[in-house]
Amino acid sequence: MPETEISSVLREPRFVVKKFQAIAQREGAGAVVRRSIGRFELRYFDPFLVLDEFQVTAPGGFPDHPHRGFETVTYMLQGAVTHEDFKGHKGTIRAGDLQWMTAGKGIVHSEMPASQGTQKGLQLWINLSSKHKMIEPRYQEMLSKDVAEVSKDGIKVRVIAGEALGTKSQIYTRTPTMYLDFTLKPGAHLQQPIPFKWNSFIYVLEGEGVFCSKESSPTKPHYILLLGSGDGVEAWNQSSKLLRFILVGGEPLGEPVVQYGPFVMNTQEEIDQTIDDYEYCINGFENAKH
Ligand code: FJE
Ligand code: FE
Repeated sequence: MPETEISSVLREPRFVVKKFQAIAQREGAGAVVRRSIGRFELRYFDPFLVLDEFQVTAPGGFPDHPHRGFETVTYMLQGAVTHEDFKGHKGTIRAGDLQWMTAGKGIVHSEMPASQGTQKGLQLWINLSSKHKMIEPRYQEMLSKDVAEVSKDGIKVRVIAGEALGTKSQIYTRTPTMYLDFTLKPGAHLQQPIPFKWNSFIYVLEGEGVFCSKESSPTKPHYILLLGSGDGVEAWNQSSKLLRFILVGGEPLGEPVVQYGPFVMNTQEEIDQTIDDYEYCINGFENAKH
């Protein structure tokens, strides 16, 4: 009997179509980001605009800046970041905590280190469809202890968004998205379904992983793998150390994208309007006066 067929839950596993390393660059005020999606090699991976693995150390950070037309997902890996917006919404995101911010028609906020030492995290920008770009801003915040976590067969997964190993996240994704934080023990093998039409990628955080083909060369931290079409992905930890990576997928919007820094709309006219709205503090930027 062909044992490989019997144990497989995937009919059409995805392959890697692109792989590159995220190089560190300066952003904000003295912050450092390893940007994978959103850099010149990859301007946009529908619906994902940016993936930054960031590092901030006081007095650096991301002082007051606006957003419109998309969502930011901040997931802390080490230390803590304090955010404060123009309506007085404020909080601290600590290691393992999650902030899912729907900027919609407008948010102005700062994101600054909350303690001494180096704060590390991931920030993902997810585009919103034209009919959702101007919705009221919304926050979904989750403490580390409330993030759904399951372990099975040497695999641990923290379900930020979507579903894995039979466990669902409570996060509502306006643009349908999955976001999974996997840790595989040495020898573990993962088969994770992904909706067929979705774009998806893997970003390695720790250790070395073998992805999509058992014979492929191992992938190290700070590398992103863009996956081709298929019904899911396979991963192996063939090393002697823990392997940690995120798997993110999303339904492509298939709409034109015009980006001007932190404003992401469908047309140049909408960007011009947004620049005016921000300058005159109107249409969602009312509270930016102060
Ligand atoms: C931004 C430059 C920036 N990646 N990762 C330009 F740095 C930012 C920005 C961030 C950011 C913030 C955190 Cl906490 C983590 C980040 C970029 O704030 F929005 C623009 N437009
Ligand atoms: Fe921001």
